[in-house]
Amino acid sequence: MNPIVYVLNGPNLNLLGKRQPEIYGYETLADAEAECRRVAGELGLAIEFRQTNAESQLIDWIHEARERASGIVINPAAFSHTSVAVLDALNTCEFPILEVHISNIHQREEFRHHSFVSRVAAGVICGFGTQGYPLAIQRLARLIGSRGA
Ligand code: CA2
Repeated sequence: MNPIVYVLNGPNLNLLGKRQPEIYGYETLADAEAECRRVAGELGLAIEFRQTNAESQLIDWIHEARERASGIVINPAAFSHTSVAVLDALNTCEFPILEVHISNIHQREEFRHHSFVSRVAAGVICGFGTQGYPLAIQRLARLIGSRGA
């Protein structure tokens, strides 16, 4: 069976491609998911791609991934900057975690410069647009030693 990678997305990312294209671009989350599936297929990985606006749901999915997955790619969105609870959940995982931000958070408001999640992330991609997701999957495949990586 192919290793499973959870691609988790936090609040408001369901609006991707529909609002603020000057910051987040024109691609939708469905576009990003399709690209993740394409790249994961080439690398012999299975994908669980999800988005939620609720912190508790995100934490429950991290707990689920803990039991089932070989790695997580996560864009925690605003929870990156606020949530010790998301960090604590990720800290219970024993596999690599990669953090993705579509925008360059360091070029934006001061409060976006710090991410609690970065403390547990094996790597962070930001400012690459939605291309950051498939890039993170490629890196994760290498980290977990998947075939084709
Ligand atoms: O750049 C990123 O990916 C962020 O994680 C996106 C979060 C933001 O709070 C982080 O600082 C950086 C916001 C997600 C909201 O996404 C929207 C997309 C389109 C329109 C409105 C919001």
